[in-house]
Amino acid sequence: MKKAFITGITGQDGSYLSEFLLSKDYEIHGLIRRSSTFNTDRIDHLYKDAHDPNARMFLHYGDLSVSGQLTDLLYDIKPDEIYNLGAQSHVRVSFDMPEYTGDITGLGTLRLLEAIRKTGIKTRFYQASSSEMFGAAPPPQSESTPFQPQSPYAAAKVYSYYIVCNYREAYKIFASNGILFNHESPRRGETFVTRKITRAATRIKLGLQDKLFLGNLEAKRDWGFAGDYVEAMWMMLQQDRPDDYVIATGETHSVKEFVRRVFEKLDLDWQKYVAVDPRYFRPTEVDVLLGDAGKALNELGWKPRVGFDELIDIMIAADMEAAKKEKTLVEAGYSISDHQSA
Ligand code: NAP
Ligand code: F7E
Repeated sequence: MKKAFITGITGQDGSYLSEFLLSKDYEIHGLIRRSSTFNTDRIDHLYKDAHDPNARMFLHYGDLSVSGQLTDLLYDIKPDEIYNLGAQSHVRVSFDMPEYTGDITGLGTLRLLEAIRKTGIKTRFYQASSSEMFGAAPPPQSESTPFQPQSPYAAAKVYSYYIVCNYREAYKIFASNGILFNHESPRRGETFVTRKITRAATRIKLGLQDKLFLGNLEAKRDWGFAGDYVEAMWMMLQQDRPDDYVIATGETHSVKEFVRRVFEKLDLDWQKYVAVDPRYFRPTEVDVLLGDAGKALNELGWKPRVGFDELIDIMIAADMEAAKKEKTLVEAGYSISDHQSA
């Protein structure tokens, strides 16, 4: 049985990757942060108590800011594969917390690579690199496009990308960068734009919310489905040699188009409900992302299965269910929070 160690296991991608690896009979070890509120919602359905003989997922408290503990964990677990998905992953928030973002999203990667080097364990390392690294570079973006990062988040990811390349060359560690373009799902954090839109539109449809405040509607993104993208991560670590790959759909759409399509599918006129609030603008924006994933198709045999329209349908269906449950609670006299941020 192969063992995988996953940082960021409680996040969107961590949950889909865990499902995928469990289906491939892996034993999974995940790093989780201590929190005063529950932060394991996305993986609760996969978890079995450690006393259960069938338990194959084990969670370890820790943080990407603490190197000694990461080293101890890797030494004890000796995973065959490591997936570094943990990060302060919100671009807008990285302007508010640049130092913390650099520490976790940038130096966190170095801490893991140093833990591999120091323990001498034989393992394969996946780094969650990002299309944000391309920043202002004109589309389409591929593995050969020079990076022009436009945020503290993107700059931290560029640092991680290059330190992965350096440790691969210097210490012959099997380490690969997956340069993933935006990928979404019903498990996407609610302050990322797609989920913010599907959550709000379904709540508006049921009379639970009046308005949706957004930032830059003109930005364009190459949006895919997270479930498809985690398979590409695994494929990268099954190759004969480590390398870097762009993962994308090859289609781009504006935020405005995403909003319009979601509201249309719910028979709502988006212009009646959506307002622009400059608080959601970023000091520097990434205008257009459009990935060329030709190398991943040729070398990994990877291509996306879920298209733009189907992705929207999946997200609306899940958020409509959530909104219906909220409505039941409201009708029973419970109060629910309605905070829109980032
Ligand atoms: P996400 O939902 O925001 O999850 C981030 C994960 O990192 C969470 O499990 C979070 O834990 C954990 N984390 C945050 N700070 C940490 C710390 N100090 N120590 C340990 N863990 C920490 O992100 P995602 O969408 O799944 O993305 C996964 C990775 O891919 C991230 O590195 C992201 O930057 C990168 N990426 C994402 C996309 C995308 O479109 N989704 C595209 C390219 C690259 P809590 O649950 O406790 O907060
Ligand atoms: O913004 C615009 C915003 O926050 C997308 C992360 O997973 O993908 C993600 O980063 C676009 C931007 O994602 C709002 O200005 C308009 O142009 O959903 P987002 P992101 O910044 O592209 C990359 C690949 C990652 O690596 C990151 O970890 O939408 N936008 N109005 C808004 N964005 C937000 N969040 N909220 C708004 O109200």
